Parts: sequence; structure tokens; C-alpha cells
Amino acid sequence: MATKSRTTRTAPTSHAGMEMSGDALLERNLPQLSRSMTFAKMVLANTRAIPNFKDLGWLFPRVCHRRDQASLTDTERSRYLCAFELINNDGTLGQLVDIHSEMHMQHTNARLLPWHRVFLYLFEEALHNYHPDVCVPYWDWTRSGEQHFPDWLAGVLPTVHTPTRTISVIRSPGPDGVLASIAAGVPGALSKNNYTDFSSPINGIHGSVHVWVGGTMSDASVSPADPVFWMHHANLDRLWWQWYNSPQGNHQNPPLTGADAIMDPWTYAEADVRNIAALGYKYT
Ligand SMILES: [Cu+2]
Repeated sequence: MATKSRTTRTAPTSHAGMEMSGDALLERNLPQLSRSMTFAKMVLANTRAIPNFKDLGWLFPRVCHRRDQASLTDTERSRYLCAFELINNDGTLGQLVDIHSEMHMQHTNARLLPWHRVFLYLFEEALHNYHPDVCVPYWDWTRSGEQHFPDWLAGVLPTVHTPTRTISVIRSPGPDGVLASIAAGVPGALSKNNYTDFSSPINGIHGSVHVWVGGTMSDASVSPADPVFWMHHANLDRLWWQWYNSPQGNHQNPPLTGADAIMDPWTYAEADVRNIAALGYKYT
């Protein structure tokens, strides 16, 4: 005979996990990270106390505003670097670097943008474990004022321990004019009216900027160890979102089917990452 229905609610689940709580999501995707405890997590764990707080909006912002790195205050830059250092120290960053070094067919094809959208999302969730209000800044190298390596990062050369090795970040940025000529291909890409014609040049521009920064960034087996990696990819993700919402982009999605549409090693499908609002962030 069937038992009575339970009174306890089970955690929300979805095939992709996008509706899971932040903790459950991290437990599933980055188990090492979920064991750390922050003030925000302690408050969440003690749900009976939450009504005693008047406004927790500041502690758990609903939407992450990813902003142009050039517009951040010194304090905001420090907070990004502080959160980066904390997820480096707890091993999360190293796990992400090793995942990126594996073969997941995430480069030079239509998976580049959706795969790295998930990658950025997990990185940002990890940052939120320490600083719930820190979002990934984007480095808009399409703007003439940002066609040089961001000054505030020049002296930031972390050492990252992954489960398999130790990486000492190095760089050798090329001439500013070369970065400008790489970025000059963006308007043409944005003008295309199907995903493949848009994403193919973006794929090339993506790689050229990696090579332009040089050193760690030019080697896909270690590149996410450089904090600028995430800001570069946030800019690509932003350009994709801009094209997607343009008349010529017309909400067209990557032509991915079957296993190609699953962003392994995670379970997220391409369809799960089409709407950045559903992932809890926006570009400002
Ligand atoms: Cu990559």
C-alpha cells in the first residue's frame, strides 16, 4: 500500500539543473566548492532566521549585472580579484581549468558560445560563494578605449594549482593596433543573418584575442587560470546576446542536435542556456 504523501518538499529538479538551488548546483558540478561556508550560506542554512532580516536583497541579488571592466571602481575591481583569489585558494578555479583542458569539443565549432556560457555561469556561481554581489566583468575590446591590456590586471599574475598541475600565469600582449584590427571584424560578424555565419568569424576573433594576450591565454589547456580569460569570454557572450536579440540574429540558436547539444561534462543542453535572464545575469 502506498504511503501517505510526504510533508517535506523535495528540492526542485530539472533535466538541466538550472532550477536547482545554488548549493545543489555546485554540489553537482563542483563538489569541492560546496563544502565551504560563507556568511551568505550560513544565513541560507538557517532559513527560520530569514524573516528576521528586513531586506536580504543586498545579500542575494536576483540579477547579476555584468559590467564593462573599464567602468568598474577600484573597489569593484578589488572585489573581483578577491573573489577570484578565494576560488583559486579553495581549488574551484583549478577544477575549472582542468575541465577546460579536457576534450569537450568546446572550441572551433558551434559549441564554443553555449559551452563557455555554462563555463562562465559556473565560475560566477563560484565567485558568489564568497561575494554574492560580484559578477564577471567584460573586457570590451571592440571599444577603441579598451584596445589595450586592462591596466589594473597587468600586475595580477596568479599561481593556480589544479588537480593535475601548477600554473604560473604569464602574458605578452601584442601591439594595441593589432588588437584593434582583430576587433574590426566584429561589426561584420554582427551583421550576419544566421548563426553559423555569425559564430564562425567570432570563433576566429575569439582565438586571435587569446593569442594577442599571449602566454597562458594562448594555451587552451591553461588559459582560464588568467583572470582576463573570463572577462574576454564574457565579452564574447555579450556579443552573442547582442546578435541574438538583433533583427538579423532574430533569436536563432546554434544548429546543435543530439550529443552535440549537451554541454558535457555537464548536463546542460544548448536549449537551457538560450536566455541569460533565466541564468540570472544581464549585460549592463
Ligand atoms: Cu575555451
